[in-house]
Order: sequence, then C-alpha cells, then structure tokens
Amino acid sequence: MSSRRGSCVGVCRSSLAMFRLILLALSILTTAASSHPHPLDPLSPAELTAVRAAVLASPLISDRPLTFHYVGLDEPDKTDVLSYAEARSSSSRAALPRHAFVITRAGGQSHELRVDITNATAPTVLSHAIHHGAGFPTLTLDEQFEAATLPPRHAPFVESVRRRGLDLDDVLCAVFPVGWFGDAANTNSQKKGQQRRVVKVMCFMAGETPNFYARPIEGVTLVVDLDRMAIVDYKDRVVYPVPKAEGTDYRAGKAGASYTRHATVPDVVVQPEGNGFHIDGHFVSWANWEFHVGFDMRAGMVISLASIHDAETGARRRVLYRGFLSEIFVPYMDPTEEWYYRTFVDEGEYGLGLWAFPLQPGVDCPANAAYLDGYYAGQDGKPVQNKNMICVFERYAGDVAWRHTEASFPDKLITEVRPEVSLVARMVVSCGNYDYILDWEFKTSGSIKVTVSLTGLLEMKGTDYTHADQIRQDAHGTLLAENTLGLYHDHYITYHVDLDVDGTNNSFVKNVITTRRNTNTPGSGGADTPRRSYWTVSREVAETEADARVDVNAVPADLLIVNPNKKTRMGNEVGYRVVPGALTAASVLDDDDYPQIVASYSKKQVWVTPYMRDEKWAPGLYADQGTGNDGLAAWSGRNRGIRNEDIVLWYTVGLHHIPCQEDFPVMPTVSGGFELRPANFFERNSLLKTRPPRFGQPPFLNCSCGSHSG
Ligand SMILES: *[C@@H]1O[C@H](CO)[C@@H](O)[C@H](O)[C@H]1NC(C)=O
Ligand SMILES: *[C@@H]1O[C@H](CO)[C@@H](O)[C@H](O)[C@H]1NC(C)=O
Ligand SMILES: *[C@@H]1O[C@H](CO)[C@@H](O)[C@H](O)[C@H]1NC(C)=O
Ligand SMILES: [Cu+2]
Repeated sequence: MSSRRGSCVGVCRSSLAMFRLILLALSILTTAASSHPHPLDPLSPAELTAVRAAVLASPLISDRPLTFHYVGLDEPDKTDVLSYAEARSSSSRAALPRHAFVITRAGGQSHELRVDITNATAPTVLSHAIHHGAGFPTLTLDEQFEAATLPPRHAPFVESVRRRGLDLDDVLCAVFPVGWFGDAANTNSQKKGQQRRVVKVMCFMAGETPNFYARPIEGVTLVVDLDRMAIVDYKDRVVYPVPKAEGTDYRAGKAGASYTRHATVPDVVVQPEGNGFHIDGHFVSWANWEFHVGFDMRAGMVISLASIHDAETGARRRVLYRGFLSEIFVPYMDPTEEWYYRTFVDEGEYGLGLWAFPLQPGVDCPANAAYLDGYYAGQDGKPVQNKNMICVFERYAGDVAWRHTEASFPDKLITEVRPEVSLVARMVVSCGNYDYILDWEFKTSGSIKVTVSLTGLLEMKGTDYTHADQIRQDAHGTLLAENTLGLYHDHYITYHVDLDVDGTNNSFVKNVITTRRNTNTPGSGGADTPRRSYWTVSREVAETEADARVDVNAVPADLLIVNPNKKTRMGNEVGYRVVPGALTAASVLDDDDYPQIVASYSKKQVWVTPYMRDEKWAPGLYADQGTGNDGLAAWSGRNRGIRNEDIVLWYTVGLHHIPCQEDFPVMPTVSGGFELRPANFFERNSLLKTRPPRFGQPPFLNCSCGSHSG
C-alpha cells in the first residue's frame, strides 16, 4: 500500500490535493478551548444523563413506564447567543444557561419538559406540560424493533406465512407510521377524535438477500398499538408471489462475476501542511469561513453562526444564524389498502439523528476528512453514541472557481485560473430503505451550497406481473423485476435556513424578470431602434408572509435575502441570492387530500416567515399522525410582517420519483439542492483575495501519477 504522506503514488486526483492548503489563506484560529460548552453545542453525554435523572426524579410524571422520544438543546435566546458569539475573547464570554427540551411518553400521554442542566450535577425541571393536540412524538428505535418482532409470534400471521409456503425464519418486519387521514378515518380510536399511537407493520422475506424490501409479503398488514405493544388489527387481503431473492443483493461480489473497468478512488490525500481547516469543539474555521456544527436527534446536523471574513474591510460578517433539515415528506401514490397510508414525514416520525450511522472513512467521505461524533437519548434516556456521524473535509474536484484568458494582446497570452476548493460538512441518514447524503458546502466565494443526494433501496410492491405488457390498469409504478413494482412517490426535503445577512433584520426581495415592449418613445425606457422587446427587473419587497410563498418554476425571478439597513459603497443593499438547483418539484396532490393537508407547504419551494424560536419543524412538532395544523403553512397563514425583520427562509427540494430499472436493486444517487450566493454582499469578487496556488507554479510537479497504481 502507498504511504500516507510525502510520496504521491495514488491517482492524479489525490496529488492535486497537495496544493489545497497552499492556495488557501491560513485558517483563522478560534479562541482557545473554553471550559464551558458553546451555547449551541449539542447535549453532551453528561448532560443527557442529567436530563434523564431530573425527569425520572420529577414528581410531575408519576406514570411508568416512561419513555424518552426527544431530548435536545433548548437553545438560549438568539440575542444572548449573538452577544456570546460577538464577545470574541474567551475571558469576556460568560457561559449561558444550558436547557434541554424533552418529550416523553408516560400514562398514554405526551409530556413536554424543560430541564435546566447548567449545573449537570443538580439538574432541575423548569416546566412540564401535557400535549393535548393531534399527533405523537418521534418513534424510538427500541419500540420499532420491538413492534417488528411481534408478527412471527401472532398465530394468524404464522398461518399467512405458512399458506404462502414461506419460511418463518426468513421473515423480517419493519414499522410504518400510519399517517393522518382525518379523525373519522382513525378506525382504531377508542373514542371518536381520540388518536391511538399505532403503527402498521409490514413483513418481508430476507433469506439469501439483505435487500428484503424487494421481497414484500404483499397483502398482509398488522397494526400495532405502541403504548400497549400489542397487535390490535390484522389483515391478510390479497396474495401475490414473493419476488425471488436472485438479483436483489447489492453487496460487493454478489452482483455476478463480470465487472466493467473500475474508476479509481484516491485512497491517499496528500496535504503536506495538514488540513486547511481547524475544529475547536464544534466550531469549524476554514479559509474565510467560520461556523458551528451541531447535532439534534430529530434534525441531524445543524449548522449555526456561519460568518465570513471580508478581506476588503477586515470585518467578520454574519451570514447564517441557523440552518438544518426540517422535514422529509415522502408520499407514495398507490391508493390501495396496503399503500395509501405511506405518506412519510420521515424526520418527525423516525428522527434523522437516530438513523445516522457511522460514515465509512475514505468512501462516504474522502481520506482527508475529520469526523465528529453525535449523542442522543435512547428510549430509556441514557446517552447513545453515534460514532463518526458527521464528517468535515476540504473538497477539490478539479473545478474552476474563476478564470480568464486574454488573447487580444498581439504578443502575449494572459491566463489566470483559480481552482475551486470548498469545505463540506456531511451527514448520511439511512432512514429505513432510503439513504440521504446531506451536505453543507462552504465556498471561498461566500457561497453556501446545500445538497441532498438520494440513494438506497426503493420501497417495492409485490405483484402478479412479470412483464410490462401484462399491465392493463394503473399499476402505480414501474415493473422493475418479476413480481416487483417500484411505486411512484415524491420526496420533499425542506430546509430551515435562518439567514442573518450582515445583521439580524433582513427583507425578502423578488427581482421579477418582466418582458417590456420597446415603444420607441424616449423617456419610457425605450429607444428609437429596431429592437422590439427586452426584459427588465421589477423589484418586489415582500411585506408579509403571503408575498413570500414562491413557486420557483412559475415566475422567472431572482430571489434575495437582503439587509435593507446595509448598503455597499455603490449603494446596493447587501444580500444573498437563493439559487434553486436541481430537483424543484412541487406537490401536485389535491389540496383536500390528507397528506397534502399535513404537508401543505410542499406546494411551494420557498416560504419566508419571521423568526420564532419554536417554529422549527415544517409539519409541526408532533409529526407522527400529525395534522399539520401547527406547521409551516399554518404559521405562514398568520401573514405576519417580514420586511426588515428577523426572517427565516424555508426551501424545499422536490422530486417526483418515477422508478426505473436502474434504481433496482439499489439506486444510484440523484442530487438536488440550492445555493445561497452573495449578491452585492461584497464590494467585488471576493475570490481575488484568495491567494493563488504557489503564484503560478504548477502545483503537482512532484507527483508520479500512475493510473492504476493503487
Ligand atoms: C452544582 O450542584 C452541586 C450539588 O447541588 C453543588 O454542590 C455545586 O456547588 C454546584 N455547582 C455550581 C457551579 O454551582
Ligand atoms: C429590526 O426589527 C425590529 C423588529 O421589528 C425593530 O424593532 C428594529 O428597529 C429593527 N432594527 C433595524 C436596524 O431596523
Ligand atoms: C519538487 O521537486 C523539485 C525539483 O525536483 C524540488 O526542488 C522541490 O524541493 C520538490 N518539492 C517538494 C515539496 O518535494
Ligand atoms: Cu424515491
């Protein structure tokens, strides 16, 4: 194997990494490690333990068992966090109180608690309330695994398996939230209008394949009451053949003998001066950026306090207060009994942090990545470690940040090129069958690019069909293999982006592209020329939330978050542009369809709301069987003022997924996202202030680049 440092015997790409550091300005060192946590640091294992002790000792909840469904940082007020952040020397930084927000289940009720853990050896419960509204908190991992073990011990299920000639030992079951279909539709309710915390359990055949999702025992549905941990309903409605295991395995060496030529992956990244970034606790500094990487058991990775150093003025300028993934809504498009309810709000139901598994060094993240661990509360409240949950790495992928060749001078050619190097913070969620790779990428240009890549396994439906020609009526999907349908569905990935562009008060501006007729009348903006039309910009500043619900596919417009109180020397308002990337689908379901009511925000990609501490989760705090009545669309419905206020941008990445055979047995990544680009934020291209690599010397002269030497 090649050595880790010095010589470059990997592929060319790895040798290119060598000059990464050289081109980057030296990292701005953060203040010395402080003894107290940063106010936005996620709860530490000691703090989680303290929360648990306080909740279990509290006389406010006497019912047992008591299960923990959410424990997270109840962050201090924004003004306090900002004052803390602005006090740049550790001596003037007084620790802020540490509070946790907790949701537990006990006695058939959801309890909300706030716990003071400032002194972790003497935690105190500050408040307690019982949630009486619709919906339930995130499912714990333990209860899902427990519910999944019930079917093989249920006599009618054993009979269904036997009748299909299947081997009970190969059965594997998984839990599916039931969604919300109106209060009357909850046939399991004891009293009308009262929801029961139930899930559906579907079973599959694993056997010789780990891809059990490809082998459903279609037609069999069990309903489990989670509070009683008992099967309360059972249906065996239709029988379809279980698809065969052959061809479903995605593991290396299991896909048959022949391979195409492989692409090489650098297993060595040479950075003679070390990483270009610096991590102090949860604070990352790199090139001109500085930000905090946190973690939440529901949202997963949380980026806070991102600020950029302006080389022109020497000032550090605020860009993003907080950014995180708020919800992933995945409705399936088959209205039949076994599928109609599959209208996942993955994040609220499953918790992204709970389903983030250790990243594979060198593959999930490149060889030069650093890793952060996460901790969450298990069902019993005890801290659980999520090792290598987030990675941070510098990315150089051979792209150009800017360039120009000037060929107009008679005897010289001027060429200036700068490589595009960026810093990525990444987390991967494997939410049951699907995997989401979630990136926040910071560029020296001042841009922040948010990318979600979808991969993993489809949810598949068993069918009689073995050839597409047999399909006579709507199959609600694509035939992927014999007896296997990949069903139509959507993915709506909604981000909460609290931009604070150069300050807290911002406005949302739509620069709408409008076509004008050239009237040939001087003074009207026209001119006496043969030109008949042109476009110009109508600037609309959103006054209220209603003005800020945007379908990005409907109107050609530049969307901006500006600071109306700050102007460039040229007199333009400083701002950031919201640039939609790939995957801009919006929901086409009817407005009165239940999943659409829950996630009604999915009809527009862009919403802007005034900042409110508790407005975090797009479908509402209680997403399992939630009605959406305390979610993004409901908040926006108040139509509050958003001009020159502290505002939050909500951006939804959307995909109508029509499965194709290449998505089987495992799906190649599909990526989408959006970019936040400075727009009149800097006085000019800030990349001119990025030091060029070795002042013109080719940076990779010392490499012996073999194409297949790894
Ligand atoms: C934390 O609480 C313990 C137990 O009550 C007490 O002994 C200790 O002095 C407290 N620490 C601080 C810093 O207040
Ligand atoms: C920011 O908004 C708040 C709330 O509307 C207002 O009180 C304050 O004056 C604004 N600040 C600036 C600088 O406009
Ligand atoms: C690269 O090679 C040149 C010429 O052989 C040598 O002078 C230089 O020291 C080398 N640089 C490094 C970093 O090894
Ligand atoms: Cu999909």
